[in-house]
Amino acid sequence: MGEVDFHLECIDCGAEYQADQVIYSCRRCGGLLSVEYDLSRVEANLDESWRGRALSVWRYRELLPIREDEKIVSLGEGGTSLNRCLRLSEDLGLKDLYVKNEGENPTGSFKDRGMTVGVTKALELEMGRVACASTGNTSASLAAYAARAGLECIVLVPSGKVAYGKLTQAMIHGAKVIQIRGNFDDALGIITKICSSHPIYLLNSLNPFRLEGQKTVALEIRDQLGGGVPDKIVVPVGNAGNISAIWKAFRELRELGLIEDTPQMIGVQAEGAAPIADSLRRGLSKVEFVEEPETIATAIRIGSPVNWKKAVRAVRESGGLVEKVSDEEILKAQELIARLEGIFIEPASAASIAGLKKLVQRRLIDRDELVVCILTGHGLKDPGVVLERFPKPVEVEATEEDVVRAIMPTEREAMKITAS
Ligand code: AN7
Repeated sequence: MGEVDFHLECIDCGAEYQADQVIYSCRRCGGLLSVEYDLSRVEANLDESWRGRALSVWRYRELLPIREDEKIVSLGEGGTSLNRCLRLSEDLGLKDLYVKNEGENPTGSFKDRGMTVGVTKALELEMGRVACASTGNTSASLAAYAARAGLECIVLVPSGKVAYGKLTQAMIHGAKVIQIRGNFDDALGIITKICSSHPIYLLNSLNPFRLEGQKTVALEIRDQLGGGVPDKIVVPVGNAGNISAIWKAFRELRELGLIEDTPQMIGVQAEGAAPIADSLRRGLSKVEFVEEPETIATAIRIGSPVNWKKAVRAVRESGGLVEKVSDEEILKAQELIARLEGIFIEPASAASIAGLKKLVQRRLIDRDELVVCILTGHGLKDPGVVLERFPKPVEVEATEEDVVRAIMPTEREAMKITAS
């Protein structure tokens, strides 16, 4: 079938815009834009079309806002594994825990799902330059997809606060990397203004097309669960684009009659950068921003999440919540999943595991529930946090005896082994 018809719509005042415009917010009221499809006119059996294609972002072509297939810029994004975690489940006191390992994407984070669509849209709109502000992963991903498309790429990052792996990626792919003496929120404000007055295409999550790509993680989860829907989805939150995108997918699936129930959306923020968690807890109707966000999870070191309104709706409509976790809890969770499941994730991703642990302890997640945690980025992005935490490996002479001595149990360990 051909694509479903779509347009842009303001989430506040409902103003509609044609999808072939370069526009990042509502001209009437400044509200966030969303891509809306004419789902009532989908005639094909989508499940049947999807089943014949490999698990990937583009498997869900009908629900993606692209008109010219031949322009698609792809690096093989999506199709990440959904791992059932028996050992971690047992440790946390759950029965049915799965993790969606987004670190398997081409540049090592979930951002690739958005960039394949966003950069394709840049080509459709005939924009020669693309740009973003980033805490790291967005810049790594945009730089790679821009290179693939032959577009010029500009990225603004907070100086000294981006993990080396990510900065390295942006550099090697040839992006113009500009470090600003300020935080992510400052960088986003600046680049948004520049893109509004220059022919440069903004690919932060204010861009509703990018978020359409990100929603495919939810479509994959449903397919990987054999058509089932989790009770809870747990996802780390920074700018709050991802949680909004995932919820949008479940809403669309419900509207299409492809699912009946929807999951509760659970966001997790870092304590030093938790404007949404704090504002919801205080019962505020608006999110109060954090001036100087701080956390070891630099990917989510964000004080003014631009998509807060979409995220709050996702949480309210789904009956979910937003939790916050300390840096210490994040680091412990990162180590826990690495040791129990063999999955190495970056600190921001570990926020979801840390949040899950807290919510199980508080009985806000029940032992019998089917839970899926989104692991948003690969651990190798940010090896520094691990190197700083662990003692250096022992060093011995290059002889068999020395190595044997080093691997033999200490007296205390030996006693423990005999005792058990
Ligand atoms: C690993 O790269 O914002 O709530 O500029 O890299 O959709 O912002 C990264 C965000 C979670 C939060 N996990 O997602 C950026 C950037 C990882 C991330 C998030 C990010 P959103």
